[in-house]
Amino acid sequence: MKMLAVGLGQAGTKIADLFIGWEMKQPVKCFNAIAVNTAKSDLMGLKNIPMENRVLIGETAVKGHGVGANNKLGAEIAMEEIDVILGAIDRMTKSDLDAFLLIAAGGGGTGSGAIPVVARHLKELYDEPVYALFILPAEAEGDIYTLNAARSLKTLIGEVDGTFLVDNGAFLRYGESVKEAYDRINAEIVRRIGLLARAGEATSHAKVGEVVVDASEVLNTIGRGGITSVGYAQEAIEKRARGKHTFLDDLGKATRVISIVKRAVRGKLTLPCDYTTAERALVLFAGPPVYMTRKGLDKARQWLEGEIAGSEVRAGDYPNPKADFLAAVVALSGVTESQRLKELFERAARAQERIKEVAEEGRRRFEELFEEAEDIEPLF
Ligand SMILES: Nc1nc2c(ncn2[C@@H]2O[C@H](COP(=O)(O)OP(=O)(O)OP(=O)(O)O)[C@@H](O)[C@H]2O)c(=O)[nH]1
Ligand SMILES: [Mg+2]
Repeated sequence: MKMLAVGLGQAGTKIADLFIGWEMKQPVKCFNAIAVNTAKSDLMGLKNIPMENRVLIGETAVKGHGVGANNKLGAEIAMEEIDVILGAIDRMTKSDLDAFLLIAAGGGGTGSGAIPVVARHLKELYDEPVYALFILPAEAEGDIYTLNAARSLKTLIGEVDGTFLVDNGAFLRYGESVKEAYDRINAEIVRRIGLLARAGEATSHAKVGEVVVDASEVLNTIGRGGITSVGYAQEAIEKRARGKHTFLDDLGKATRVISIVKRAVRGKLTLPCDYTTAERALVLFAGPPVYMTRKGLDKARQWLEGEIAGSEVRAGDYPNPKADFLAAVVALSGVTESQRLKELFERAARAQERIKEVAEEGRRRFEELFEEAEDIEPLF
């Protein structure tokens, strides 16, 4: 399917840029991208998005230095300069566009503030569905980031057709800082979402897929509101076996498909959640065509239907003759139970309360302090 990625803020623009970089090696192109930020040096540092598609906003307010994690200011600037943003998007909107993908981190100020603003305007202006790819701060990133993310997500969720959530904390290794993990997390995001976006392109790429899912099936899974968490698993194909794929009989192939799909669902999801509460799911199995099996996909689909709350499970394959691995990406949509998200909202509510208390207390103490100066005559 054809997507227009709109990266907002530093994390959002970096990830949008990576989608374009990743595609350069792919036979079929799915993504175009726009980058929007209040920080000039971050915009300049991108590698793949053409200069004319990089939009600096808020220059009068913040002089190209970012909004310093103030997402209310981020939202204000986006509102004031929405015409500039929409103009850039409009120039890149072609007739074959299937969907918009807005990308931002919730923790900061620019992307976090801008994403619901841009979403609302795109929904008003276009018929194509608008999705969000939203990054949650890891627990270690602190209260302000948590509050920003909660505030932005609460506003965003009602403005888009569906939201992919990614928890930065979900991919952290023991002892690793969030910053050290960015590249790995970003690569993980691009691989998973990139593969989903390619689903509809399978037919033009290789005729040999057993079960083709088209763009509309992906859209129907993700695009009916709510949250989507994405799982992924892969398995190398032994070098020895590569030349003689046929040694696997259909049952062997099917067993392999099911086992990889199960690992994708039970392994690290982009948002840690109870996947059994999902209402809909989409399985995409990728690898050399000779490993594709309708029976395997049917079995995997049946298994997942039994696991999740809803019964809407779609499955298809993405044949790639050159791949030296088999992979399954699974989108779990309409998820309603996530301890991680619950904790994030609770912590954000506490942080908001504390910020209010501290501000009131500060004001009171300040007034008290200047009471001592009551009898002193001012200069003018
Ligand atoms: N996964 C991932 N997260 C990132 C990356 N860069 C920043 N973040 C996260 O994004 C959040 C901060 O948001 P940014 O995108 O840096 O902020 P911004 O939108 O540029 O807003 P301001 O800098 O405040 O103007 C934090 O939770 C960071 O951990 C990245 O490359 N990958
Ligand atoms: Mg920034």
